[in-house]
Amino acid sequence: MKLTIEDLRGLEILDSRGRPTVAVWARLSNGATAWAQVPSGASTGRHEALELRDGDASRYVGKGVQKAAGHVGGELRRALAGREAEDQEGLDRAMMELDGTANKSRLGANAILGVSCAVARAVALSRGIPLWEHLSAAGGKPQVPVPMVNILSGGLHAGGNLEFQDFLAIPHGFGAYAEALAAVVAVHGAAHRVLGARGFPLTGVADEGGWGPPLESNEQALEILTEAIGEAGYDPGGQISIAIDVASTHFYQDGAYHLRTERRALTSAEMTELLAGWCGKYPIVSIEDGLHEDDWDGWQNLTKRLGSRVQLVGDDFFTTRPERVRRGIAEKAANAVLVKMNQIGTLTETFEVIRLAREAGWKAVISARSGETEDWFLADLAVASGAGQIKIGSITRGERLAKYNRLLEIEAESGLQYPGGAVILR
Ligand code: 2PG
Ligand code: MG
Repeated sequence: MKLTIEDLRGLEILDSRGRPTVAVWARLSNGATAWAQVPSGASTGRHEALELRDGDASRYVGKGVQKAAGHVGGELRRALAGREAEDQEGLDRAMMELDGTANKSRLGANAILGVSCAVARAVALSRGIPLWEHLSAAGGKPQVPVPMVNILSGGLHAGGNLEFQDFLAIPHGFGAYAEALAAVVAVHGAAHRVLGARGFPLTGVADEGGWGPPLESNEQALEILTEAIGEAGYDPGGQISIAIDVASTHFYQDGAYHLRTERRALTSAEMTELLAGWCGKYPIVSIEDGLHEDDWDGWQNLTKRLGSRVQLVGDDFFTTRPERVRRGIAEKAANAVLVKMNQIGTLTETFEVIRLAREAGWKAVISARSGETEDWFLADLAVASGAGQIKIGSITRGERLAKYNRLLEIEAESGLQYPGGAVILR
């Protein structure tokens, strides 16, 4: 019998920063009911789909999402009730049409994504299969991803003490996800000891659960992370390497990259040289948003300079938009894409971006946001897509662990492959 959508409900809930976000419940004609919770970024790109907020200053300083949640139970429910639940693409396209804007600003990408995900989960439940297995129908060879784990934070996630946003460990030299996770937990602990020994205060954590100490420079963070990998007993570069999210859009202004901690403003070419120099000095294998979101020429040069040996990931640069990724591939600007479902707002377009990357021989990193929830949908998406890499933040705090732990469960139960070192460009 045809499985159809019977009811959709939206609710304003809170994310990991205590800010409102949207939760959705979808009920199908067989009674199966499933939920989804939508994440929210802080260092958002200009080209992202719109997260609809109420703007009513008397509630949650204007950040309420009652309008978006209301659209789920209102317009979206009226348009989708009775439609075939298994036709994910048809549903997603119908929501895009109903919204009628290029950036989902009328109904809100938060409302639309919540429905997209909740319906997918309800269908998986109805079919009695794990969510990742259901999602894998969209193409790709399922595998458990290598995590890219936040150890030190700066930028907008840590009170702005450093310009660079994330210093992450990639445990690529292990044969299983569970072993890789254990290793990276050891690095997180070792970083605590190294920071303590250098006299940095260790109270509190940054938005994604990593350490956010008041370091003197971005380079010092690289030095400390490299030391922590060794201190934990691993080979820096051999077993565990470094990824950075420069998130450079946020310190780019009037034609220059303003690095206070370097005491200078850099041109795009100088930024590229700075990064290239650090790649020679530290075991860096992945750089995200090394240049700002509209520096197309700069990205081409960066890719010429480092693209054969370093993963160059566009986050704010591509904002998970198929048309921007297509242009990036055509112009050889970057060689990898960060995939965030709420930057684009539907599962269908998310899979389109992953497919484009795969067909071009690019890497894809499935990513959480700095504002997260206890929803683990992302873990199943990463497995289903076969992308091979996932970025969830640090290994503390429930909203992060919901995903790390879900991956442990999938690895234990599925018998799927783990790519390990195959994710690193050499
Ligand atoms: C990023 C993300 C996650 P935000 O920049 O990659 O680390 O941050 O969700 O704030 O955009
Ligand atoms: Mg980023």
